[in-house]
Amino acid sequence: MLVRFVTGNEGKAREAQAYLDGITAVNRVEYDYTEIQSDSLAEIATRGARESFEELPGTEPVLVGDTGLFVDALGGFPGPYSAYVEDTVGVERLWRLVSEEENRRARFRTVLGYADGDRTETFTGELAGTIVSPRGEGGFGYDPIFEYNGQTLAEMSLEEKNAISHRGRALATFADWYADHH
Ligand code: ITT
Repeated sequence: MLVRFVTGNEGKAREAQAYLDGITAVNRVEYDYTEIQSDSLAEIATRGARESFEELPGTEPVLVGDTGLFVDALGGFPGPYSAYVEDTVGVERLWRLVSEEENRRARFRTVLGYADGDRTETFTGELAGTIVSPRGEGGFGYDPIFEYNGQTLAEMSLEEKNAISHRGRALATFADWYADHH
């Protein structure tokens, strides 16, 4: 059994392999699928998985992941545009924007899109927390400004983060489903 994880990030493929250990092997493949402009991570992931399966040579199922940070007081911004906002505005300036708000609650959401020859499925994982002034050296992306249970994700070890993370939860849900269906 083999699932192809479409990502530019080696760490994400390794994390997927850890969750799917004993269920299926995971190969990382690079493919620049079209990221449609949509407010829905599920729609982006569904289209990405279907396009990757159809365009890549091979018959093994594919998985793609799409993640966003949704800030309550900003109407869910940056949401599906999180990568763009990280590259343009940056994490520090997003913190400054949120610091003006009384309500600093936010959530990470990851949607995994799965496609094989028969079907397309999505699996979601969320992590709720609070936006804070940057702390910590670990992790990546928005981790230094996202606090969960008194620690930012950048202050946690990789194991601590994976045990509670949005991506981990989505992968665990996918692993259960895949084990039942194969
Ligand atoms: P892929 O190659 O896997 O698509 P990506 O970085 O383009 O990688 P993602 O959908 O995973 O796409 O991430 C969207 C944005 O959210 C991007 O700015 C990331 O840095 C950020 N992000 C994703 N997961 C995160 C996490 O666990 N902690 C902090 N920031 C995260």
